[in-house]
Amino acid sequence: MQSRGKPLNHLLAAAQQFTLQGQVTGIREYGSGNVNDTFLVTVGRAHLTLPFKAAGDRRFILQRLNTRVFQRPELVMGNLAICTEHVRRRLGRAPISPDRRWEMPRVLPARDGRNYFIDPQGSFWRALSFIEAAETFDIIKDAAHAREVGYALGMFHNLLSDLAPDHLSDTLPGFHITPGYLGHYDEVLAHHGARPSPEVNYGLRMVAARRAWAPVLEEARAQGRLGLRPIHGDPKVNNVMVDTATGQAVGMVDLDTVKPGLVHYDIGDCLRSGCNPWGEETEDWQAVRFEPDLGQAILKGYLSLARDFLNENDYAYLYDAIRLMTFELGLRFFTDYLEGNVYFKARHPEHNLARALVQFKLTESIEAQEAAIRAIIIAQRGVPPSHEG
Ligand code: GN1
Ligand code: MG
Repeated sequence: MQSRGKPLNHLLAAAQQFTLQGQVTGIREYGSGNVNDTFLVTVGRAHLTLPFKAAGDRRFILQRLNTRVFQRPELVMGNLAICTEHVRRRLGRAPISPDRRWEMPRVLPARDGRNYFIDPQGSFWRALSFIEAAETFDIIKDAAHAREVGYALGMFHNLLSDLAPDHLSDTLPGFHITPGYLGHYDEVLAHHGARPSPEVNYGLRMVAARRAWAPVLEEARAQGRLGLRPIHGDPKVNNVMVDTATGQAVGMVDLDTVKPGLVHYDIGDCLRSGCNPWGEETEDWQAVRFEPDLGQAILKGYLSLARDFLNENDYAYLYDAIRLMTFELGLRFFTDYLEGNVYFKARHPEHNLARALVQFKLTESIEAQEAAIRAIIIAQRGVPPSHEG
């Protein structure tokens, strides 16, 4: 077995459910997800059997879904199937340009033909194809990388833009509904046992000063100014796979949060993640800054594919979306710290507080640069080619 010693038996047993007669030769932890457990499984070539004969299927992703978060995992699998099938058909009808590859993770069947496996402990496992010759980065590298991250989200939205959102289930009720997170925060605040500190006070002040503005996107939706579409839900930098040779985006992974939502959640979250060169996990939260140049690159990549389906109102709320998704993640981490780390995996008791401070600092940096960010949105929006000259 690869990496740190022998995999635990339950891990091997789960992996084998998805290998038919193939032989699992390696399992290692993969990625840095905060919710599910993800592993990369290698199947020995000598023992390959269908469906592992294709070169790309020599390795696959094995995941244990966090069913405390995703309480109806069968809906998650349903959305995954709907969205991958939609994209497969769409690309069959209208392939993307030949100088690009674009892949969606495919759900791999278990031995009993179902698309998941529930082990004797009740854990929910599923397997996905691995996009080969590609990698992800936890932290944005440079403007070229940022452009590819934006391109990936634009491609994703574009490919799903003709799928009616009500075909997708709501796999995570309340996800990205900021007023709902505020309501939960208030409940937690009434009972929490966290000790007072300058950092906690900073968090309390950050939330108090922004709560009146926090319903901005939900109000726009209620007024009919913004509408639901299929969204990715978690388009952060490390969910975009880039070709190891060309650096071009080749796919978006982590499709568990695909559901009906506002594209603003995705665009805001993408810039939140992609414009922070310190990364979400930095200890040096005071240094964190939102880099508008990276935002410009992300929007350039995104709008190269998304310009056609964004309208006047959509553009009008982009700045708020960037600010709100950053604030919201800070609020979610902060609440989880106060609640005793019940949602996000934490390596130490203060981990979610540290993560919250990073997002709050980023929020302040966005606010301080509001004029510049709004100017970038206007410039990147540009004039549609059909209206030129
Ligand atoms: C969680 O598990 P992961 O890392 O893919 C979270 C996202 C956050 C992200 C922050 C279902 O995603 O909303 O933006 O952490 N996913 C869920 O890193 O809550
Ligand atoms: Mg995720």
